[in-house]
Amino acid sequence: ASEDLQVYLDFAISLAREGAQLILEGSKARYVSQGMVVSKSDPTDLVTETDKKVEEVVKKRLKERFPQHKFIGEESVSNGEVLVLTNEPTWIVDPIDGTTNFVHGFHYVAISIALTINKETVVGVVYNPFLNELFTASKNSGAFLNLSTRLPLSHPHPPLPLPSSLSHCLVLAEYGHDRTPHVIDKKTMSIYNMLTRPGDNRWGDSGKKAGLVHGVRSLGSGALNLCTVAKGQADLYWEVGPWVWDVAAATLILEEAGGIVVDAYGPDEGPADFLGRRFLGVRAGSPVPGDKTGRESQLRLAKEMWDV
Ligand code: LIP
Repeated sequence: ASEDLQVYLDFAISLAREGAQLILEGSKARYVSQGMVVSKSDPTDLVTETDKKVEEVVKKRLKERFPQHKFIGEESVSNGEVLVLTNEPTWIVDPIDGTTNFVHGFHYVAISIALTINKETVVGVVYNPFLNELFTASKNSGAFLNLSTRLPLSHPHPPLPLPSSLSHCLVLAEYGHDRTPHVIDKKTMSIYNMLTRPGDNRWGDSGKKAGLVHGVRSLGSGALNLCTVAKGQADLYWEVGPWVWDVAAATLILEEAGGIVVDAYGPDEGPADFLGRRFLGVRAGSPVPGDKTGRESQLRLAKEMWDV
């Protein structure tokens, strides 16, 4: 990493560790029974005292250390701060990504810290204290698990070639918090199309192609879904609905691990718009003959996803 980026990365790691300590302490509280968990805009969008405490601490430390930098945090926006991403250096923080998991003791929970410059993530840290997995990346310097293991992983499973078709993929997809019937109908239709054979479409002939993926999984955390794809343990992550704080850090981690993140609706081949709330990540993999970087193969899978 360049010297500056290394300073930012080290600071982000120390913040993630401090936040993680509070998350572990907070996990001892019996949130549901003590009424310490409340809903935000949607009844299933939960927030706990721990989310608020972690964000407060991280925000304070960042203000002290980098007073000129901007800050975007999930709970600050919930409390009425306006969500604008400018070209200024901006720290984007999700104190707990996977709050529902946190409340239920399902250990896919992470603190996510990103620094963007010119609206691009240059440093990303995602830390799951329950599984003790620290994912880090800085621009052009690769992505790592627990600081020393380069992503994608090559142990214990040797890396598989990237499937040439969606029909051989393991996909991570989420339902999200918005349970409005037409939103859920659209999402379940896309997931149905991923799961079924062409021609099986019980939703009517929408003209869309169906897939036959090997499986669909949901970890309940956009950040950890992207990091799982960065590890190479799943082929794709597809979600409509995540906020910028869910994905800003993990996007860089996946890209530095050789993957791509694009708009889940396509067909724009550029990076996904951080505020667009539609993300499709594809992992790195041995490229098919003639595709030196693997990008062509990744975009081929993305195109199939855009069609479901
Ligand atoms: C979560 C996201 C996830 C989404 C969940 C939830 P939170 O973030 O990371 O991608 O499917 O519904 O929004 O609210 O736990 O920070």
